[in-house]
Amino acid sequence: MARILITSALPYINGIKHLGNLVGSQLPADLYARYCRARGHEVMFICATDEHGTPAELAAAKAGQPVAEYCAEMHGVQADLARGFGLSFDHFGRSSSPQNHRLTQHMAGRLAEAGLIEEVAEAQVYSPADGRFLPDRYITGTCPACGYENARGDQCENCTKQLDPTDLINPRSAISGATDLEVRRTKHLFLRQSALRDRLDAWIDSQRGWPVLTTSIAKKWLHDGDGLQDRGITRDLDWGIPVRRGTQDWPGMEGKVFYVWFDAPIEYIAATAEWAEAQGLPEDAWRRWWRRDQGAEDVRYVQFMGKDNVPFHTLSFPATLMGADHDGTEPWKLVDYIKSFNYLNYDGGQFSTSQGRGIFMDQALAILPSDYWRWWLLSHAPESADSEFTWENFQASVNKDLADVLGNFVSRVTKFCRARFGEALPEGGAWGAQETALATALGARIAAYEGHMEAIEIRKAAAELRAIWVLGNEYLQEAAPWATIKTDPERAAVQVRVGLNLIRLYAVLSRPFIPDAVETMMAAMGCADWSWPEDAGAALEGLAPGHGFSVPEVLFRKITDEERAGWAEQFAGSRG
Ligand code: B3M
Ligand code: ZN
Repeated sequence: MARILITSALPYINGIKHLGNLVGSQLPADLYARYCRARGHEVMFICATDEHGTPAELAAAKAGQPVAEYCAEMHGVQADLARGFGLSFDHFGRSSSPQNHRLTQHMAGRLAEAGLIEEVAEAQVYSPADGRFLPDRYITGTCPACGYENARGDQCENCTKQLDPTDLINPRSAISGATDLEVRRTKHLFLRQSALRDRLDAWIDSQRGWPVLTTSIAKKWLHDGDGLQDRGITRDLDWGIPVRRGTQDWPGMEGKVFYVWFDAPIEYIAATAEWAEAQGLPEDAWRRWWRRDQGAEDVRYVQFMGKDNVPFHTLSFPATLMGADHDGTEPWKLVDYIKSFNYLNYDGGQFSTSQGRGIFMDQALAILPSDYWRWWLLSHAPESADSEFTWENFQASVNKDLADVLGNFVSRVTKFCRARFGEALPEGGAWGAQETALATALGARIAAYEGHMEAIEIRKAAAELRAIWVLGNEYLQEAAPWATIKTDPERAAVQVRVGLNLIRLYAVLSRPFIPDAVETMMAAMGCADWSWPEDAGAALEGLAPGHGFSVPEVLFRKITDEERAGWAEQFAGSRG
């Protein structure tokens, strides 16, 4: 038994997430967490809402709410949707928590002690009309690179170039539209990441088996063009974590807050502290996951995220943790494996929160139960390349994999047994060559499935699981108990027993993918034994003759052509 720490990238607070966000971090992280628990490992699975920065302030302003109130409300909405999708977080925290305030200020203090923080007088755009500085998304203007007229102060959405507010042509305030902007000098803190470049480089080189996507992005930022730049970690905003040096004031930094990307990853740790407090546990309950001198030396830490988040997790966050341990007294746990994802596109274009394009988590659950979505999203996870959601593909995959292959198997076996033997596993007969062959084939496929899950190769794992479902169908087709029963009822009894045991086995194996449907399967089998099959043959005899069962309701219904067409049309426009 191992101890596995799992974090999903933190969803921004500024609205309900779309399915592209979901499949890029939270959902695959949940799959892995569920698998690790099923294998008997001790798991800590952490997520939280990312509540600071200009996205939060602007969304609150748009909603006409004070930002703290907006964040509290949206956190509740996102937590409900996470439950709706069966995301099994041990804790779903908030980056605005008191724990994160304390820890972020503590980390900044440690970095300052290490000489890794520099105070820089910077030119920033100031709006007299608004009476404030306009960082990041508070300013829009024309992109100097491509001429797009609505580029934001931090990035041009059109050509993706990273920008500084002072780069924009014809800049205007995103709050008031004011154009009488000035450049004023203001002091900010910079994290001297460049001083840690060699350590980061060596650390990344020492990682074995990271996905190419992860390493290539990290290396690009480390070596290409601008290289690893020192980053501003403070902002002139009201909402955020006040800049302090540990528990001390930071002279010259009054009224400033930390940059959202500085405090967000620290929330992984702080959220674990929130968990401990919520459980009424002492501090060492969370420290044993995060501090190598307090029990975390044997923890395996796995992170899940979209590719755009990789630089922050391979460079900035490790730089924070390494820097905080400058004198060897705070050995924080660094990540062991980063699983990153490409993008999921929607029907020929991109999912887009700002344009309301695609399917959002609340809309998905209003149409179909979460397992339908979980199965499609995970079996089409954008691992090696971007992938695309189309309604045709979704319909085909649900109808074939879930309704025909798995659902139909369960229904056929249980209904046949009830009709011919009654609602208990029939007695009599002994295994023959077909059963032995099935057990052998299953054993091999289960081993392959475990291998893919351990390697977090999600599409391969889904394909293997589907192949395991197919094996049952093939067995049933060949064994044909509906024919056997006419000539050899004992043989038919064996076949039906194997079939019913397969249902329990499928429930156990499929639980990480479709956690709700498998509850129905298990309840129908009158069983509560979720133990992972150590031996496929033994698993096929787990439920003994005489054990009662019932016929479950339809596990998965098919999506009709009319529904598909209706949904395609309903989602063709953008969300209002
Ligand atoms: N909220 C960006 C995103 O949702 C950001 C992730 C933070 S992870 C510490 O893509
Ligand atoms: Zn541009």
